[in-house]
Amino acid sequence: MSQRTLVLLKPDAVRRGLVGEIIGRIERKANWTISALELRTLDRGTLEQHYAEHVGRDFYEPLMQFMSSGPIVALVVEGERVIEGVRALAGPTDPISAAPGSIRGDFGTITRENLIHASDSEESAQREIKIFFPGLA
Ligand code: FUP
Repeated sequence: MSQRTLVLLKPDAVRRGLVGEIIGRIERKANWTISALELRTLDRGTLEQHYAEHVGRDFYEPLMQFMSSGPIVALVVEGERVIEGVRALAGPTDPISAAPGSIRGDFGTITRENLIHASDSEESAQREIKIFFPGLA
């Protein structure tokens, strides 16, 4: 079934010049398309909406600081099983536990700076796409 997912290339990915590498991995998967893409620096309000489920956690403030520390690239990717598929490309949250071959496993070492966000369900994808691309039908 065709789906849409919200992907963020976090400030570490942009600073380290990994945007092409990461988008390349997404593009090389067959039959998926990028339907929106933008470089932008996130304000507090946008991040509060995006990370609402993590309010009150010990990592919340450092995460907010990190996510607003420089520009990110936001994109919407569309295609068959893309939600599960981009999560598989990304690997698990902790980059040291992430298998080599995954984005986090190949490029990350610390959990906060784990390079990429990808929606974890249809419900999250719908909610998150509205936050970042409200104009997208
Ligand atoms: P994920 O779904 O893999 O992106 O991870 P979560 O939604 O659980 O967490 C969102 C972000 O919070 C992570 F990408 C990084 C940050 N985080 C921490 O900094 N420390 C933690 O212990 C857990 C998450």
